[in-house]
Parts: sequence; structure tokens; C-alpha cells
Amino acid sequence: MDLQKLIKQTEEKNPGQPLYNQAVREVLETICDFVNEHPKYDQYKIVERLLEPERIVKFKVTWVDDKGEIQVNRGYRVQHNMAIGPYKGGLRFHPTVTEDTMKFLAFEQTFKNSLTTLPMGGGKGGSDFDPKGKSEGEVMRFCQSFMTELQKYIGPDTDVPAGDIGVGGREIGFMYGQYKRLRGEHVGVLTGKGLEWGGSLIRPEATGYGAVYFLEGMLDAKKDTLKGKRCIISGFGNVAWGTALKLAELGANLVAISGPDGYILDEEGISTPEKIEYMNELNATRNNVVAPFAEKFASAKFFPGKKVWEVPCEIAMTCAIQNELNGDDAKKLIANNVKYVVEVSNMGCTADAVAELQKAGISFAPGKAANAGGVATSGLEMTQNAAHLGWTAAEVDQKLHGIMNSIHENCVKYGKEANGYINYVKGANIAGFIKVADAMIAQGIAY
Ligand code: 2IT
Repeated sequence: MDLQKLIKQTEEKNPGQPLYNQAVREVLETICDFVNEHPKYDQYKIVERLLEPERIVKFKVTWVDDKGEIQVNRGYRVQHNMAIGPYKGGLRFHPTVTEDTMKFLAFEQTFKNSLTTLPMGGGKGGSDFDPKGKSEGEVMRFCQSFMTELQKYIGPDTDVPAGDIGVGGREIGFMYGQYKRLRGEHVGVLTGKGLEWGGSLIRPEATGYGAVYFLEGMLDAKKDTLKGKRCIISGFGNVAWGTALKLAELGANLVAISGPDGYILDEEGISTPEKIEYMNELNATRNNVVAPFAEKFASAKFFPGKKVWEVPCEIAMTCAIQNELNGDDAKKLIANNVKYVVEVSNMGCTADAVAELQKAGISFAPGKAANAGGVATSGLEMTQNAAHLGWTAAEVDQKLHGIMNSIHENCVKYGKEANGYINYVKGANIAGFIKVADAMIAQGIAY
């Protein structure tokens, strides 16, 4: 493959879509040598084919707010690749959602899902609907209208959405109810469902748990341990919550979390059940501010308008949104002697940040490897739905742990460089690519 030509072509074909171009460039740069060592991939034009989503659905979502005013939002579902299983990926409700956001996330999802070892293709969807300040009735009416259109394109064997930013158990419930009403089917068409109606134990915790299991692999590879390590994370939502829970359980010392309004530093540690549970409470208000944490807990200090990455730490984990850690943030972390940086949000770091961290020899994990525990557990929910049974929390957790270990192994297998440095970005991209690419070759010129 001609790397520069493909990057240029992608830019020309997807103008005004910087996120998609960023995600593609990172993958192409890291798989290029591997692809060129295996001529079959060029022969079947696999890379070119992966750069075009199989389908993009874009639709109007009209709903009525509490004042009786009509509101119009945009809905999306990008079905990127179905080679190894039904399309699978979350729904994001956030004002920043555009076709660009959806395309980059769906592209990433294909590689991530491939890494999980489970049979899931890649997709992503969502809306520019902003849940902030909306009443429960407004959220329900929006979800019902959104699903009225989306249901035409999804199904338990075709495309199985789940949650993402702005979509949690409540929204999945509203959307599932509407799907059931329209189709008359109680099937595994969404994951992240409530426990009483087809959900899986551990799914809410899974992204954060999985990320910490992956981090343990990174530590282990350096003969290091998590116990007592000073950690900081961005965000305070579902992913940050699961991460905080597992860090506390394993004896790490989490001292900072953040929101769009600033960050919280708590030198006594954010590790008691009361503090971690309060993250959920804050999140449930949908006001998207972390400041009240410092009003509730005397040991916590709030730093308004500041980014959490200025806090000295050994481990930093992005748990909020794409490109939240940039080159300057990376330099600050490095100057403060950070040892491990884990992207838990999808593409949490800018390309500059990744380059700085890798240049400094910092152990760095990309989101598609480190956060794959969420979708992996969605895959386990699909299995339980298909078999009409439910596993215990211990069974799900054990499978999740096994999957994260196998993702780590695969990253090492394809990412270890001659000097011993583990390039997790390269390892994840190559390992994710192989399975999808080989499946596409086996299935003929279909997509
Ligand atoms: O980015 C992600 O992997 C998710 N939001 C979870 C997707 C899923 O289908 O569980």
C-alpha cells in the first residue's frame, strides 16, 4: 500500500472531517509495513475497502419539548464493517456529534471489536441531541422518536447498538421500549439493558474494569504493580466510575477526576464507596459539572477551568471524550514523570500527544485496546440473550478479564519493537486488522 497516497485520498474524499482523517491516519501509519509484507491484502484492496463505511444512515429526529415546542435533531448510524459479525457499537447523544464523529468512532469500533475475540462487526450511531438540562419526559420522547427511525436499520443479527456518552441505562430502556412496541419482539437488539429485562451483570462496570485489567497487563510487562500508584483520570461519568471502582479495589491511589468545568484533586484519595458512588449521582443530574464534588467532600479541592493533566501522577487515564489530552498536556505529564498513559475514551489523545508519549518511552495504550471491555461485555450480553440465560457477575467478570488479557497479549505480539518497547498502538491496529481483513478475503468481493 502507498501510505502517503492513501492518506491524501482519504483527506480528499472526506473533507471537513478531521476526526475521521485522524483515526484513519493513525491506523494506516501503523499497519503499513505489515500490509506490505503480506501482498494478499493489497491484491484484495483490503485497506482501500476498509476506508469506506458499508453504509451511513442519517435521519431527522423530531420531538416535542416540555413547553410544547417542536425540536429537530439529527440522528446517525454508521455501519462500518460486518465481516466478522453483526454491526456493534454505541449510541452517543452529545452536541458535538456530527457525521465526522460517527465515522471515526465506527472505524475505530471495527478494529476494537475484532480485538475482543468475539464475533462483532463495527458500527456507531447517535445524535447531536444535548441531554444537559432536559427533563426525563423530554429524554423519553427524544429516545422514542430516535428509535422510531433507527429500528428500520437494526436487529439482533444485523446491528446491535448500546450506550456511549449521554446514553446510559435510562436511555437504553426508553429506546428498547419503543423498539419492542414497534416490532413486537423482545430480542437482544440493544445491549446495556436493565438486569430484569435481558441485561448482563457487570456491563455498567465493564469499560472501566476492562481498562484497569489492561493497565495491569502493561504494569506486569514492566514487572511493576498497581498497588499504591498515584493515578489521575479525566471525566466522572460511567467509564470514569468503573475505572475508579477497580482502581480502588486493587489498591491504587486515585487522586483526581474532572469535568468540563475543571478538576477535583483529593489527596485523601477517591477510593471510598461513598465518593465513588457520588460520581454516579453527579452524573445522573446531567448537568455535566464536577464542582459539587468539592462541596460534598471536605478533602476535595476544585480547580475551575483547569485540565486535570497538570496534576503530577504515575498513571493517567482519559475517561471523557476524544482529543482531550493534547501535546502540551503530554509534555506536562512527562515532565511530572508519568509512567503509564491509558486512553479509555475513544481517541482520547491527539496525534501530537501520542507522538510525545511514545518518543519519551512512556507505556501508552490506545482506546481501541484499553476500552474494549465495554463492547466485549456487550458481546457477552448478546450471547446470554441468544441462549436465553444469565451468567453470574463472577462468570462475566472472569470472561472479561480473560478477554482483556488476550487483547494485551495480541498487542505485545504485534507491537513489540526491537528495543523492547511495546508499541500498543501498532499492536492493536495490526491485530485488529488481521481478523477483519482475512474474513473479507474469505467472503469474496462483497463489500
Ligand atoms: O465505544 C464503545 O466501545 C462503546 N460505547 C460500547 C459499545 C457497545 O456496543 O457496547
